[in-house]
Amino acid sequence: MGRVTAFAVLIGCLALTSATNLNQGRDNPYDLSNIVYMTNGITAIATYHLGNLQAANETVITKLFLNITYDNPQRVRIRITDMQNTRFEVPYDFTNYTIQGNAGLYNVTISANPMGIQVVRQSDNRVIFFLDPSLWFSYDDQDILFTSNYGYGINALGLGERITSFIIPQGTYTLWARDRPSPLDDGQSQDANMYSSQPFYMIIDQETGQAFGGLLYNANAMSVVIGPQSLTFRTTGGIIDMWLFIGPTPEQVVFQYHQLIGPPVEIPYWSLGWHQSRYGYVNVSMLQQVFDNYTNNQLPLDALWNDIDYMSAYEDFMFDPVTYPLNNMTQLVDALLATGKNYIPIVDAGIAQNNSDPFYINGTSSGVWIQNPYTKNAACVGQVWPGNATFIDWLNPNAKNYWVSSLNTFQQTVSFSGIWLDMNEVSNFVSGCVGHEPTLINSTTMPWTPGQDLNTNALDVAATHQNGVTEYNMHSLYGYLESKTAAQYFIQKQTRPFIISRSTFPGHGKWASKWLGDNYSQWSFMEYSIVGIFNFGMFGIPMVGADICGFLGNTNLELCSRWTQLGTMYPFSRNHNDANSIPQEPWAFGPLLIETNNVSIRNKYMLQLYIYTHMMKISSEGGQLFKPAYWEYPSDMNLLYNATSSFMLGKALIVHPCLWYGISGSTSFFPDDMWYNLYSGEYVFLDYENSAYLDMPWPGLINIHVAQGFIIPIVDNYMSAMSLRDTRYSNISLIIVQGPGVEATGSVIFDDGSTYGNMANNNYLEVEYQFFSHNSTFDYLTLQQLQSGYKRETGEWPYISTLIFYGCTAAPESVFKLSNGLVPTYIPANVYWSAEDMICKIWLKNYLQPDEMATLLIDYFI
Ligand code: MIG
Repeated sequence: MGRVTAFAVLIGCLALTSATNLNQGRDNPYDLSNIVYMTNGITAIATYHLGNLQAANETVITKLFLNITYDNPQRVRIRITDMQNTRFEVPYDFTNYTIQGNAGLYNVTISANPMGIQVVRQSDNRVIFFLDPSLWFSYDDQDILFTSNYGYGINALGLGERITSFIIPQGTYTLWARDRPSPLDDGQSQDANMYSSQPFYMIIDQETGQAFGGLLYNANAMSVVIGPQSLTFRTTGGIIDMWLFIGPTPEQVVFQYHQLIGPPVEIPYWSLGWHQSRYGYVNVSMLQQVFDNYTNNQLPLDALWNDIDYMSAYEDFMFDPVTYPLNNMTQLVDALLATGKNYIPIVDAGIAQNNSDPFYINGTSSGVWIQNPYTKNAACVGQVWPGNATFIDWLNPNAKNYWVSSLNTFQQTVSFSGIWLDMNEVSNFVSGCVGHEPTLINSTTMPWTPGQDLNTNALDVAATHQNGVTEYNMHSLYGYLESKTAAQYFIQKQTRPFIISRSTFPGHGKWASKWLGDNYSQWSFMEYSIVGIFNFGMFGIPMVGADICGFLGNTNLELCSRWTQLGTMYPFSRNHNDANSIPQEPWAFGPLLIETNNVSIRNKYMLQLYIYTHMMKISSEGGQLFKPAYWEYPSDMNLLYNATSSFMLGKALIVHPCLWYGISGSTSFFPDDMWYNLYSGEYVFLDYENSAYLDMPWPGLINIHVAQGFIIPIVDNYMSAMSLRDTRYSNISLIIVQGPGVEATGSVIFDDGSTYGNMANNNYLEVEYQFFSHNSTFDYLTLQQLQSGYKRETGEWPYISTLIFYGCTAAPESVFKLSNGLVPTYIPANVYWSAEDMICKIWLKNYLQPDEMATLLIDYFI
């Protein structure tokens, strides 16, 4: 016991600029004492070695408490807090957990003089965290700085929100919620931070390809320096609360992180369909026209969105009596609902400061506004679309009731199915509270700040919340807390929250979802959208998408077509456009785009059960639907370095989007496996580099291939369904992808698609399909209920109509059904075999329900 390891002194090569070095000859000015080693962690006191010290603009915290807990075998938590003063900490959201210990999977060592902390993963002896005592560490009132020095080359991922490549270039990155339309961030400017703050990272070891992750749970403005072998964090406040996830595969890191923050919210069945939006549907007839055009062009649609155009004087929840008369609106929404479609209005963060606006009156009387720091009992007024506006203090105990009852009132006006939360960074057209210069955040008042002045297009950082907590601390939490509160509106009605928010923070996904905000109608932004979806999937928000065809600037036929092919593979598929751009609805460019939209949306419908099943599982276990192929094939680092050229949907499907103009095909790389074209069953012959040339037709379908060993459920009526509701009344087919000696598996979740908590309450039906190939005379397909908490309603998914075998090497002859161990009954099925294409089909007619506990015996002509 009491083992203190002295670390070898490493030569640090970190370039840290600005701020005076107060450490006086030592890089880490703290010494550890009172070290207590426990089975499940270590505690110690860290003391500043020069005693009490004051410097310009900062107060050194002289006594810190170090608390390391071995949360579980895959997770370590390191907390370093001020022993004398209470500091701001992020209000909790994570599920309570029991400390389980490390089970020998990692090893934590500390050094005392000066303080050092090292976490090593046992399986490969790699450092996954190293607070190197020879590197600069400081813990002041508004400036915490520390470095984790790995000692080997790293690829860093995560750390949102920004527009950058999947592997983030070395440089300095700011985290602070900011309404900025998609600047490129290459780590040089420090001011390209966007809507969300997501201080989660994943590190991929450049030598071994192994992964680990970390979350610095801190909401203050911060910057992260990505070095060749290190990460340096510098925050403007809060505490050090660092969770580490040991991996060692990227996908394990994701699951380990999601286990901490809680799996994402269940989303409604219909929300996985097709959404149409635009800024600039200036009146109800335009909106009606869009709906009609969908119908007239026989295009499926699941939700019609309404931007701030609906509002009267841009006031939330209020329809303009002239352009959006309520009568017409409710008629339109009723017609949408009657055809299985949905209506989703925007709600902005700012509430118009208008004494005749009932929502302003209510908010004022319940005292929920963020307060002006300079005037007693006055709201901090910002300026957004309605002009002067006030903002909700989510720490105020009345805030929840105010927001939920506002949404209830709105629901009585119009039957919305989901809500779109914009401007919640929280954004402000001016800086600070109207009528007062914002509190200076610069070198005269702060030791240092990241990127721009923190007040820029924000409320004054001195504005106050409940109990005097400042906007300085709360700013980046606005979108998350607003969404979490809005979720309560849906949950009280027992329906699933469908909330698409612009700003997020760790924990957001448990309540709500996200779109990627304002992008540009440019090819590069189409590609960046893939990175955005990867990242937010890692952040625990799998229901995410970018504005299809692009938001700012004008799109064109080819870009919009390619983007629609790709966009229908996003979990959240919405065409959305800026008011100043040319139209980009499916009919905006003539028949070619209509055709692309039609087949692409229907293609997504075809996969609805596959996609929905994954999303439901993810909502109970964590994980991502849309993810890098590297996650599934972590031994091939080329898949990491070329992450956007393909992506996986679950384990079975790989998608190759067309990311360039003027081409009709491309040499495409595949992970090392056996792949079949999802649509045709054609086997892909890979060359020695695992590549193959793929035609990328336009108009036409995006390339999707399925790996051997999987069973993919297909919705039969995808060509006729007009919304996802229709796909519930469809037979299904199973694509069974065999390989030599390979068995195939797949599963489907059926439920009502809308009630909150179906997974947690076991109110779902899960059926597992397993195929056992070539058992001398017979093949077997077994159907097994893994969960029986839902009974299909009349007409819902009545039968399995067809079995489609890819990689099929013999002709099926006859099919028998074995139920409950009874004698096999002969099924008069129609069979088909193409020896050349290696495809078999068995049409079962109405003999097998999708959840029947049965085994099919398939006999072949041999
Ligand atoms: O200041 O509501 O990102 O999707 O169309 C712009 C108008 C406000 C920004 C959103 C965008 C939306 C737009 N909003």
